[in-house]
Parts: sequence; structure tokens; C-alpha cells
Amino acid sequence: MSATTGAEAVPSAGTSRMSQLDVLTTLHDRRGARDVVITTMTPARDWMTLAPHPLDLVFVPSAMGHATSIGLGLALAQPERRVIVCNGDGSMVMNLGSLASIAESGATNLVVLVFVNGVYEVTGSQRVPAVASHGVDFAAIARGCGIRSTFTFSNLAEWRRDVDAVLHAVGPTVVHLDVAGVPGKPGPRSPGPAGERARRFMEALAR
Ligand SMILES: Cc1ncc(C[n+]2csc(CCOP(=O)(O)OP(=O)(O)O)c2C)c(N)n1
Repeated sequence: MSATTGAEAVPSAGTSRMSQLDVLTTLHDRRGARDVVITTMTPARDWMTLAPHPLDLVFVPSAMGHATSIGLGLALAQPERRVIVCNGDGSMVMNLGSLASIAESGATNLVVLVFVNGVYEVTGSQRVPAVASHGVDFAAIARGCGIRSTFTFSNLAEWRRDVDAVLHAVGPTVVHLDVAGVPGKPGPRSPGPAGERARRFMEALAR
């Protein structure tokens, strides 16, 4: 885990990256029973290989970039729950402004995980501008917006060691995760009609 202050080094090309599925499996093991987990893009694809939970919101199909905004709304509406958003880096770039809104909200129960693979994997692994060329430090951007709990991981053992501390940090929290893309792997498939899934999710929130 990197400290929350100062510029974070972004691994150069060729640096080994974490398996996204391993990162998500650790999160899956450690999420609290009352935590909401929102997934989109390839994090949703990989999350759906793990056991489902009533408080999972698989945002597929999606309005690209808006998982963080949905997460913010849920965190404000459900202040007693932790809301964890698993976002793609291209999606985060598309809605960077949401980090300013998240900072301003002061939602202490919101955790945004940015899975940085450098590509738009679900649409064919096109390079994400800037992220692929020289690295974008999402933890530094979050700090620049005024978010004080920020972390960067590029080592799976450190993620496994520190995940509880990250989840329990006073949010809002933003986590930059350097993960390996899997070129050619198909993207997520919708797990069923969105209306029906939304209804079941709202029932689970009300329990
Ligand atoms: C405005 C807009 N432009 C482009 C798309 C097409 N699109 C859908 S998903 C996606 C890539 C998502 O990439 P990222 O968030 O990095 O996630 P990854 O697939 O790498 O997990 C793109 C370009 C879209 N849905 N909306």
C-alpha cells in the first residue's frame, strides 16, 4: 500500500500487474455482509464468476462512466452501508468530474476502486488515452479533488494484507489498482433484465 500523500509512482510498461480476478476475489472474501458492491465493465465480468450476493449491483449494460455517480447516490441515500464501486479506468476517465462531486459530498461510506489496465478491454482493448501512454495516477487526481483517503496497489500480497484497512478507512476513498488486461477475453454479459434486477436489489437494500 502506498501512503496517502505525495505523488504515487505509476508502474512503467512491462511491470508485472495484478490479476484482476485475484484482486476481486480478495474483495469478495472481505466485503461486509451489508456492503453494497457495484461492478461495471471487466470488473463486472470477473465479479460474476464469484458467488452472487443480494447487495451486488452489476451495472451491465451501463451508461459508461456512471458507476461512480450511482455509487455516490447510493452512499448518500444509505449512509449506514458501505458502498464499494469497482470501475474501469476508461470509465473513470470518462467521468473524472464525479471525483470532485464525491469529494464535495464527504460521503464517508464510499469506496471507489479503479481497475487500471490501460485499455478499453470490453470493446477490444483499445488504448485509454494518457493511461496507456504515460500512466494516469488516479489516486493523485482524487487527492487533487480533495479526497484524502487514497491508495495505490500494484502488488497482490500488499492488497491482500491491506484490504481491510482500505475498506475501513474514513471515506470517501479512492484506490488505484494496477491490473493486467486480458486481451481477447469477451466482456460481461447482462445477468438478466435490468428492471427485475433493480427491484430485487431495492428489496435487499430495504432489509
Ligand atoms: C460515450 C461512450 N463512448 C463509448 C462507449 C463504448 N464503450 C463501452 S464500454 C467501453 C470501454 C470501457 O473501458 P474501461 O472502463 O477501461 O473498462 P474495461 O473494459 O477495461 O474493464 C467503451 C469504449 C460508450 N458506452 N459510451
